[in-house]
Amino acid sequence: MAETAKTYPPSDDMAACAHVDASRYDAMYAASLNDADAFWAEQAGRIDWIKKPTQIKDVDFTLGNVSINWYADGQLNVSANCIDRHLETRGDQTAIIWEPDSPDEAAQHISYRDLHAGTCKMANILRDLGVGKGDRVIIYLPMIPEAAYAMLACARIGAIHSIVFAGFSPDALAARVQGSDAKVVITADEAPRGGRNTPLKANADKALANCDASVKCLTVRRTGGDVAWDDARDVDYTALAKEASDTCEPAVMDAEDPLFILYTSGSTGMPKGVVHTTGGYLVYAALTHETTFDYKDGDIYWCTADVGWVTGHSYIVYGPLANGATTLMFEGVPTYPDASRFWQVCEKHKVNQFYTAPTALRALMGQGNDFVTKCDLSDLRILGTVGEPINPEAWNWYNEVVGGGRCPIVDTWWQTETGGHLMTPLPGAHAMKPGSAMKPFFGVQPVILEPTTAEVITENPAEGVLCIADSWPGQMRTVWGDHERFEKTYFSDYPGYYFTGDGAKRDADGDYWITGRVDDVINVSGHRMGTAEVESALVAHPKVAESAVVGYPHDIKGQGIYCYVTLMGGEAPSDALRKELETWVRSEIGPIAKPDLIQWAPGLPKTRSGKIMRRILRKIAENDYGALGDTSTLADPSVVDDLIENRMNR
Ligand code: 6R9
Repeated sequence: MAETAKTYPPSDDMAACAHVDASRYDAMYAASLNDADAFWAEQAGRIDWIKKPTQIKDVDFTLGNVSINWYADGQLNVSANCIDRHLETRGDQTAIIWEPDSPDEAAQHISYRDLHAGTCKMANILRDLGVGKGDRVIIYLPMIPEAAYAMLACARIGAIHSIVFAGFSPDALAARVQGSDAKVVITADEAPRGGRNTPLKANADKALANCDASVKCLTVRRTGGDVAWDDARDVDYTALAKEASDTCEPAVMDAEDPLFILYTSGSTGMPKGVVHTTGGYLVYAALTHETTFDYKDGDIYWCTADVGWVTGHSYIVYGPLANGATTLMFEGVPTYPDASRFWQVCEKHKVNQFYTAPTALRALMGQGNDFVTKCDLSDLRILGTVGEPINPEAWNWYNEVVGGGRCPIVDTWWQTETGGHLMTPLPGAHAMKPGSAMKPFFGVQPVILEPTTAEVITENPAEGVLCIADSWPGQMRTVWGDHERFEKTYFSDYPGYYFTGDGAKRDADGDYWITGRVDDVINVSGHRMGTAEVESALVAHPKVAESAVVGYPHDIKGQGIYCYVTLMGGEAPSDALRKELETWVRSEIGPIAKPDLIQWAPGLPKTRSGKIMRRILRKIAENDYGALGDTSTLADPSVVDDLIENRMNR
């Protein structure tokens, strides 16, 4: 990201009113490092414990021995924290504002009391299906209130949920049902999005055909559309919810019992199940939600993410509800019915905090300012971004056109693995620099290492790989079913540190700038994807012999998917085959993985030992083939000329 000279200090008003101003940040940050146990023991007090923890932090980052425990002897229930404890004081307050896909359908205001009833009903239905403590439940739902009920219902009975984004294909769903050995899949008949209905139940049917016959399918009637029904396996949520009891005793959970698994992409192999646990995760989600967005009682807060991603977990459901907030849940897309939808929803519900992804901003920016300026956005106070680096043009547009120059922008850098924000400016404490994630959150110790020597760079400015020196309560605990993979992925390249997979710069002022992934993970419209996943989908096609996939700069998506494909002997390239491969990848993984560019590659640049030299492929995809660097170790340097000659991104 280009560093711009301009900085935007917090306004006097913001500094005076915010939970955290500059001096409080300095004091709290110092306290969080000087005596982590004392700091996090105090922060534990923001949630309700059945048994208050006496052990706070117990962490080892040593390879072969990695173990991460927070509040280990504490006991609590997440759903009781997000619902029950608010009933007395805010039973009638809106917990969730639900805004449907179509503006013609009425929004719903779900009070904390309604949320309690909905969650308990779902919990009782799951219990009746035989789901208990520690069992896994897959949630494959649109952005409807039942998605929140389902998450909180699992938490209530101690089951572990794993949400699969509703845009994922039946194959991806099946892999997650099998990988987590789930007992139940919760889905809906159809998912309306942007005026079109995705047949979710039909997708689930296809997925379940390849799963153990004992897996039950619980279906929410969202549209009332026709679905196939198998009496032995299918259960109708909407019918059962009418009769189900609306009370359900929350289970007593240990702080380190798993709360959820969320599959995410890495640089090698298939997606891994990131495991988050109960106590530390909730404390961290609640604290970051309140601090980063300066959330205050009565505010209307909107995060536009999908609950299928970690942002939806921490900042639509768990963080806001633990804080007794009013959180908006939106079923639709930013451009339906037109590019004004986000801003109309902000106006309609008087949104105070608005949190979205740079890719959405870039797409909307291109549609012109009228879509924004015709709406009354005077209630907006804080803006946020997440998912990828934000370019200064998009930042400036967000600041000026959406925020009217009055709203701080929190550029929150974090990951599925981190559970909550690790770096962000705080609205009342820090100056903002467009594109900079600025400062570490409490308890977070970022370090920049020289990539090859693994030496810590202490002076400023610095550039290298980004690691974190010590644990924070929201950190993932393991990879589901594969602790060795957890250690290898995050703790082996830079021993003693958590390796983020991102590169970063620290400027002369000591502020952080994320430069993007340093591994084979690409970020497409804010969605994380392993190039290996797309490659394995491509080579599963009978006509494909080999493929290599890299990212390239894309104006709207941030990164696009560039595929080099070598066909089987005797197969001829054609536009029809290109289309067929695009559709193939879509159906293997999901629409978000659809290739942007496919180049026919008679050969791929390989070393003599057979390793594909991705560095070269990346350069060609970036249309920067003048700077290929050393190609002398290639087995056949001539393949490079052909690839350059026929490059797709000109
Ligand atoms: C929360 C989330 C994580 C990766 C991360 C980084 C990129 C996220 C960012 C950002 C620059 C930001 N990323 N936020 N890069 N600035 N504010 O997005 O989780 O889907 O796991 O992606 O996204 O590369 O490593 P996840």
